[in-house]
Amino acid sequence: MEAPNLATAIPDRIGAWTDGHWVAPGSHANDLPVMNPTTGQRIGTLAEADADAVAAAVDAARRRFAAGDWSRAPVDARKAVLVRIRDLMRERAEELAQLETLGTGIPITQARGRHVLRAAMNFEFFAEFISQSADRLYDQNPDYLTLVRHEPVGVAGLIAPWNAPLALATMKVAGAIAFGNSCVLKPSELTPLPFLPLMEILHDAGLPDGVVNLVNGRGPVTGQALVAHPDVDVVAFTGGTATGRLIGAAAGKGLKRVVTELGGKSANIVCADADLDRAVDAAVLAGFSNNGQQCLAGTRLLLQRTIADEFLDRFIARVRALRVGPPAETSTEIGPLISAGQLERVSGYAKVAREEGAEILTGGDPADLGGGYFFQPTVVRARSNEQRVCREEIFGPFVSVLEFEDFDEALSIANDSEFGLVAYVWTGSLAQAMRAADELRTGVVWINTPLFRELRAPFGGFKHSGVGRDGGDWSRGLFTEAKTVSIPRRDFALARLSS
Ligand code: TXE
Repeated sequence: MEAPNLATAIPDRIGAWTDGHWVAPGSHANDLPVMNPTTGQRIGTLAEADADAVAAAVDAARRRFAAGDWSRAPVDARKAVLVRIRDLMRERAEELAQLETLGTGIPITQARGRHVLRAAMNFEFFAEFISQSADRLYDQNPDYLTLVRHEPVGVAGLIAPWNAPLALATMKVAGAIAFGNSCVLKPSELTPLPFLPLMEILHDAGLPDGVVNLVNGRGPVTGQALVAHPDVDVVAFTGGTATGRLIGAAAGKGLKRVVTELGGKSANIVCADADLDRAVDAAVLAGFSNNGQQCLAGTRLLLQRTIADEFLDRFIARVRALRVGPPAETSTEIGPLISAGQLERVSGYAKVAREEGAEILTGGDPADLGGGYFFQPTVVRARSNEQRVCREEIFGPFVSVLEFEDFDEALSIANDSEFGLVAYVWTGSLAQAMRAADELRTGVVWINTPLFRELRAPFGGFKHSGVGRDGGDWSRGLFTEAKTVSIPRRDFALARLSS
């Protein structure tokens, strides 16, 4: 397939998408540079939406919600639009993947094979979900039928991060609109590019104008204005834990419902009785796919002492063989980090590792590719789970290794974390697998498999990895108001006052 001409896809200044149109940014708007992480060069300009621009987008969403042509449309009509969005995303998949890679540095094979497919699947999933899910009816009481309706909440404020812009933003957008809400999406200011074609796709698929609006800009400016806007009823956020606290507090102040999906420091436990070939493959994938920038990365590799040396030899050899390079090349497995700031942060953790006496087994420095934000795939052997490289989310190609004696110790190290997003367990023992499922304090436990997202099941974190869940019924819970309606089944004597 011929590569799309991306230069024509990027306007001089990227504004907001309100009521079905790109809104020309006012001359007073702050201009922010959009950087290419592969070269460190500017590739675009973002005109930041201020509080007024955010209010205009929220107003468009509210008007469309009140009009009722989407919010009260028959489920089959909404389903048909969602399916058309999926189809158009598939038709324009190459363009979406190229823009995702250009803006994030995610290797093109992963943008094509994982991100864009998942983004299209998000619309398909919610199309099917609304078509098949039914409301409950309670008929246990002989006098009444009581039914539960799920009605859209209203206007959703959706805040997405930069590490998987399309996949994570569309999970929120698809969930919000499938249930009849309108929304305002704020992608990360670092990664506006794939949303240029996405907004056109929503329009071309027949989604009424104003159902999805988009504002661009920094968190403390555009994001904060969106969360604080009194006409935003529900907030869904994926990002860092520190930001999650701010958003939870702001949403709480406005009594808005909120879900936050935050950071992780997930344990990847490899027991001596595991299939080590698969466990090595998975440890590389869990630590280094998506350039290591994913909340569910397996960044604490816990190895049973009896197999630790053998496992590490094989693991390190594979990590050293990872192909670091320009993400647009199909041979590349590790692209650049998202930003100069993230490169500095990850480099800082290599310094911390050295200062704390952790042993750098491979990597540990920026990778010199003549520009851009590249960092070498890095593995460190930590001295204890107390070290910062075991406690803090680094968010780069950086895995910390610890050893354990027995399964009790593995579970206790895994749970000794302020985070609780996912855990990986590799074992040949059903009893150990079941114990892991019982005792790990994480929102997801992957047994003998890495990185599987079941959209029907809840996803989210325990502890400081977030509040709430999305997926299937959990997204419905977030994006709908439950209403109980009781109807008498027959005439019966009512209690009478003042008779
Ligand atoms: O994320 P932020 P940052 C973690 C990861 C990373 C760290 C910092 O450890 O190193 O967070 O990354 C918007 N009100 N994750 O600072 O700021 C922001 O504009 C409203 C984990 O880049 O959380 C962007 O759209 N919105 C993670 C989004 O929040 C605000 C993904 C996420 O950015 C805001 C990303 C505010 N006050 C980072 N401040 C994951 N869970 O996958 C910021 N934003």
